[in-house]
This record gives sequence, structure tokens and C-alpha cells, in this order.
Amino acid sequence: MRAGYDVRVADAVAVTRDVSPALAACELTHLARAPIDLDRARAQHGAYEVAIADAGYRVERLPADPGMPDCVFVEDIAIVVPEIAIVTRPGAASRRGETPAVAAAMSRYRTVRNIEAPGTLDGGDVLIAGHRVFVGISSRTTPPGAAQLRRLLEPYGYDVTEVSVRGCLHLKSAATAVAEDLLLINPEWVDATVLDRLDHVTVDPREPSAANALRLRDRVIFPSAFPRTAERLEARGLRLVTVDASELAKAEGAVTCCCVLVDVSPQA
Ligand code: CIR
Repeated sequence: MRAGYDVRVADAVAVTRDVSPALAACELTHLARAPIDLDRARAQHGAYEVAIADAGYRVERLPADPGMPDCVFVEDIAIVVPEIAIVTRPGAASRRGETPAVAAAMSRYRTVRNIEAPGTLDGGDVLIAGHRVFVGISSRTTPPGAAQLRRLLEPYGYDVTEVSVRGCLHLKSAATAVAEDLLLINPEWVDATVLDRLDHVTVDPREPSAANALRLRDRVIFPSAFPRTAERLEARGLRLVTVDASELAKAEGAVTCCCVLVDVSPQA
């Protein structure tokens, strides 16, 4: 077991959103459209929520909007730090209507700030590792969007660094934090010269999509589709809980993108 785990998990909330009945019309950037079994997607999403609840988080599920195919991917809509929540202006115009419901949920826990036009930014492009924040410049997040994020976070002591992303949707398709001081990276999809200054594990090359892991306080939620990379993480002492996320993966979703974690403990 790695040092530094805090297993006191009370007072943590995971905001999720139901799978939209319109999911088949989701945005796609790198994948060809494939049939999605909505019932199976909902069952897998429910099991994912149970895995998060088992870790001691209170899951707060927002209702789906039938007019918003991608609304289950709440991560793209809000970024939360102990001091504020930032509601994004998503890069895909079809997703901008997702923001009011998520903003309302965030306003119960944090002062809400917004990314404003013309900047765009998806939460999937924002990787937070302590007070280091990496923001991916991608097909969804523009330099003006990243600059707004910097202006909002720097007053609280965060160091915001832009990272270019290639070959994948978001920065967090290519790199996620699996512990306070440990990243999981696919170096093919991200400028690793920025990220590899931090201690990191690389994905197994046969599992390029394996860099997205959801770090909870005492465990990591990880897709069952990537057993070789899972072995690498377990070898670093991480406790993994695997979930089948195959249906939402057809919509280019992964495990970080279906929740926004909010620490509501008094010290937050
Ligand atoms: C989209 O293209 O916006 C959705 N179909 C998938 C978003 C996945 N979000 C994420 O990885 N943060």
C-alpha cells in the first residue's frame, strides 16, 4: 500500500448524471459510430456509481436530459478545487446546454465561476495533481479557454501548465493522476516532456486507451478492459477496483468523465 492514503472518506460527494436516451447521437471524434446498448450502458454506469459509493462517497445523480446525448459525461462540465468550482464552456457546441444543471449542483458546494466565450474548455482536459494543473490544448480546449482557467486558479496558488494533446480526445485520455504524486501516462498522446518530470507509470503499449483511471481517496477505479496496465498499477501498490465501461467507451467516454468529485469536508 502506498504511503499517504487517507481512508476517511466521509463528506465526499460524486456528482453523476443519468445516461441520456439520446446517447446514440453522442459526439464522436476518434471512433467510428457503433451501436450502443442503452440498457447495458445504464447498467454499467450504475455499477460504476456503486463502486464509487463503496469507497464512501455520496453519489448525487442528476437526471438526464433527453435533448443532450452526452450529458452523462459530467466531468467535462465542471472543475472543482477546494476553493471554487469552474463551470466550463464545452468545445462541442452540442454540449453547452449541459451546463445549467451541473452549475446548480456545484453551487450547493462551491462559489461557481465560468469559462466565458469565446474560450472553450472541457473538464476532460484538466488534470489536477496537488497544486499543479495541466490543461490540454485539444480539439475541445482552446488557448483562450486555458488562459481563463489560469486566471481563475492562479490566485489560489495553482500552477497551470498547457500541454499539447494529439491522437486522442482529451488530456485525460492520455494522462491521469492515480495517486497524489503518481501519474498514469500514454506518452504517444501527450507531450510527455512536461508530464514525465513527475513520477509516472506508462500504459502497456497494447492498451493505448488505458491512461484514464479515476482516483478516489483510497482506491482507483479502472476499466476491466486493460489488465496489462492494471498489473503495472498494482505493482506500484495501488488498490484497483475494476469496472466494465465498454458501452460508454463507444461514446468515447472513460472512467473519469462520468463524475465530478467534490470534497465537502470542513477543511475543504
Ligand atoms: C464527447 O465527445 O464529448 C463525448 N462523446 C465523450 C466525452 C468524454 N469525456 C471525457 O472523457 N472527459
